[in-house]
Amino acid sequence: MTIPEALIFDVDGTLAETEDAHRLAFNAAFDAAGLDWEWDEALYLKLLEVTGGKERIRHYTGTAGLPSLSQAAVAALHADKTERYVAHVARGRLGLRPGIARLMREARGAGVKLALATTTSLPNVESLLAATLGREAVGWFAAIGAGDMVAAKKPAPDVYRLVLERLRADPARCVAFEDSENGVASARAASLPVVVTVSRYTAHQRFPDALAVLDHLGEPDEPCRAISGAAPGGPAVGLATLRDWLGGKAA
Ligand code: XBP
Ligand code: MG
Repeated sequence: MTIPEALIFDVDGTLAETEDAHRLAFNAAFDAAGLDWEWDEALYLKLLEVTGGKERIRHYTGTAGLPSLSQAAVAALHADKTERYVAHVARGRLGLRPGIARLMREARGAGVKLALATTTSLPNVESLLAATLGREAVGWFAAIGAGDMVAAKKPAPDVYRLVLERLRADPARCVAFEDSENGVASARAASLPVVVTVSRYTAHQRFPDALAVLDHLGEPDEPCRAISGAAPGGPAVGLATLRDWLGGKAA
């Protein structure tokens, strides 16, 4: 097996620990709309089982016994939340997780395509890339699947299938990077091998279908730790690690 053809990254929890920024942006939007709702960390952990912000709001009103909002009201609330999140990220408050920028640079240098497959909205993705990797970084990605570009969000495979179609890539020769059970289910249903880096809100989840489960991708001076599955055999995951893992256990 040669090195992978493409690396496809999830965004929230995988590129950066973004979920608390999402949570606080939701709360600020609720407050601005005069809604007496507050999503604390314990509640948000449960709400994250529903992917997509608009879907999460609808699920919340449905399960908390609140009057349901019209589709237009949910859309307006979510648009305000997105604006607040984008502004927060643009202020440079979030950094990429260990190993992300390093692996992306290695891939670019080796001609391996990069892509993103996320349920979050496109402006959130663009602002995170610009704030962490620079304005030009959005152009590094041969395909970006985000938000409402597909009808069914993760755990459905639609967003990964869309990205694979745009890449014209064979899933068995790509690697997806995820942090959540919903994300792994989505990638696996699109026949992709998956490497998991657990995140703050997903450390309790289990990933029997992943090639490897790690605390993060590692840096030479900040070694990663294997939690289950294949071990990196060094401090950090690089293209050679991925080649070895694909060779041993392709999807
Ligand atoms: C994360 C999500 C997103 C964000 C909020 O998914 O579920 O819904 O929490 O984003 P992923 P929006 O890890 O696949 O990116 O409010 O823009 O939907
Ligand atoms: Mg995620």
